[in-house]
Amino acid sequence: MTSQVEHDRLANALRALSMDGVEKAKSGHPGLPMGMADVATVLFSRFLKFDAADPSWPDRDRFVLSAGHGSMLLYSLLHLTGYESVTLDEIKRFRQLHSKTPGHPENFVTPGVETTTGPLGQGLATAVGMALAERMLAAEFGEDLVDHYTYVIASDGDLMEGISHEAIALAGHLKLSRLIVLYDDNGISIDGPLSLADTVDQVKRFEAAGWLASRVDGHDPQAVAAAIADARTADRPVMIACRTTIGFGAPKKAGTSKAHGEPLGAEELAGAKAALKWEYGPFEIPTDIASAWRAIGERGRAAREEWQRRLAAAPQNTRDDFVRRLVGERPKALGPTISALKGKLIAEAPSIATRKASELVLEAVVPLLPEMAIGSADLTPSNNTRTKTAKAVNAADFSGRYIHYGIREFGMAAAMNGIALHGGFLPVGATFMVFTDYARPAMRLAALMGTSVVYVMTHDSIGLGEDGPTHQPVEHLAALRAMPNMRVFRPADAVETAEAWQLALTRKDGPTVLALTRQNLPLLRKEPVESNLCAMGAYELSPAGGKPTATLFASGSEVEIAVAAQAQLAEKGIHARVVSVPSLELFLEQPEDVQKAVIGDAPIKVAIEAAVRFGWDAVIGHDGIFVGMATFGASGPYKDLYAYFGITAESVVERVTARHNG
Ligand SMILES: Cc1ncc(C[n+]2csc(CCOP(=O)(O)OP(=O)(O)O)c2C)c(N)n1
Repeated sequence: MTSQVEHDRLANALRALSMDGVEKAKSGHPGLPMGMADVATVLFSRFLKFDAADPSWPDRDRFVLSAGHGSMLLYSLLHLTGYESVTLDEIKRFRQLHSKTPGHPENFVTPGVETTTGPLGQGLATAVGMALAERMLAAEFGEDLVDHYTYVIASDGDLMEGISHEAIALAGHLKLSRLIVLYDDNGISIDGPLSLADTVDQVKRFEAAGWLASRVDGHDPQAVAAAIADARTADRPVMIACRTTIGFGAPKKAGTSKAHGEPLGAEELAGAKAALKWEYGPFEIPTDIASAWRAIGERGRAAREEWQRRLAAAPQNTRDDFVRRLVGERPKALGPTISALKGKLIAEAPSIATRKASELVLEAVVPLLPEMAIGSADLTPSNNTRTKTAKAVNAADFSGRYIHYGIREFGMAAAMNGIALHGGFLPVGATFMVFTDYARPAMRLAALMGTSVVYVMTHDSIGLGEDGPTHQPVEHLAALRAMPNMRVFRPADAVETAEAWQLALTRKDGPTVLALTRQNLPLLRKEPVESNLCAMGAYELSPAGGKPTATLFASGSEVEIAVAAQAQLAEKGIHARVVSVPSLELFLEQPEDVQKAVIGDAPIKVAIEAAVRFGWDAVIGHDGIFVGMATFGASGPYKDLYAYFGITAESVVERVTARHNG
């Protein structure tokens, strides 16, 4: 056990580096690192199971700094404990371009950072996914291989954000006993004291959600240690409200919002160092403290080596499967399974909704992929995500693979990120397409981090019918396509659905949205093709009968309309080709010659999609004809809606003919 003197010096090293880093960068947030330095020192020196030499050791405890603005605390910890990624030079390059120490922690930049944080509340919600993944993987592989905690530092801002409600409710319901939240209860945010805007009793709130919660003095290392030790034996998640002083040590700014988000300034910084009895220059760490921190970073080595021995001693099958799961490889049988399903679909030619086709795909692939952790935000019967034999996860049994997320779209999407980052699972989450709005901030982080997750978003247009404009997405496809690294597929039939799923399941560098219909669609892909035609984002589905006058581009349910329009145009002697565009943005990423070949040079270009035009001009040009939506939808039977909004083969024919004759 560390003495009080040693504890203070360890914690002050974190404070000093954080102050110096922010000062040199001329921007950043010193207040949280200075306030939480004691709590972080206790956690890292006494409890956290980690080995700085191996940041990705699978059975390490996870540490999430949900309040990402306090990033200097994390960088100081990583540096002092000896992570290779965060050298002293990197600490000095805090917030500079291409440094390992960006403004907010980015897991894809800095080994040792578990998840990207900064948008308040999401770190906590992501950690819930990590803690859930830990329990699920432990239920499958045993605690010899999977036995770790997830610790979170969360701030007032994290707990004020609505997402925290979804996250703590889910964690409490599932009794995620390995989840421990250290709440930086400093009573200060940017505008000033918390009392300006918040009077929630957080302890009571967490208790109401099924957690254990208590208060401690965050500057009393023994009290913090005792609380964490207790938390580790709890049968449910635990929140420890650590009463701290923001900017602890700063003579004038401590305890005020002035310490939150700007450099202390030379005078205040010197005053803080004096008050903390820290006699060293900028970025200077005395050797005894440096080696004490190094020793903390090496403390977990033996545990890691023992774990490696246990893995090596596990039966070959278990080991292979465990490793495969963690690296995110898919079984070789996946390709042939999808091909066989495509063959069967072509033979049977079912007229089914793509959400139903998606269910058929799941029935075929889930038995092969025990890593699929599928769930829905309380729309299971509409999303068709639960396969016949799927068992639900619950607090008493984590061996299931189906997650009832409750009506918590944002919480679901954030937890999915945590599940994916934890490793061992491919999370699939479902709701209505229109509610991507509710999940969007976590989908954005998924795209930024490049997590492999799949969103099954059904009811993808006015084609959902009677539920009306509140439920009918019109701008969502465009909005999701605009998000870098987000892949959106809107398959036109059951075969395209199988292909889109195949691409989603094998994607390793980011998230995929499957936009699926409620209404039935005919099978349009009649010819067996071994290759995945959706892989380029677009392809010619139906050639013109002669030199084409028009090309009809469409996605999803509107490809059927394009094919019908093609036939009607042919009767009028106008040759048209149909290009199916299951993924517009994937198509626009293809080399120019590939795009040109698919777009072709027919003089009239038409796009048909029951959504807004935004984005289609890249294919059809400013002068292209767009048949789609320009307003919100309406409530009514879907066929009436298509007729009312003019998204019909007749309308396509009329406009192409007018252009042709004009
Ligand atoms: C979703 C979101 N909204 C707003 C912000 C901007 N922001 C950063 S920190 C902060 C609040 C700071 O208060 P607190 O969480 O108590 O942190 P402390 O002042 O204790 O460091 C805000 C509003 C953000 N990062 N994320």
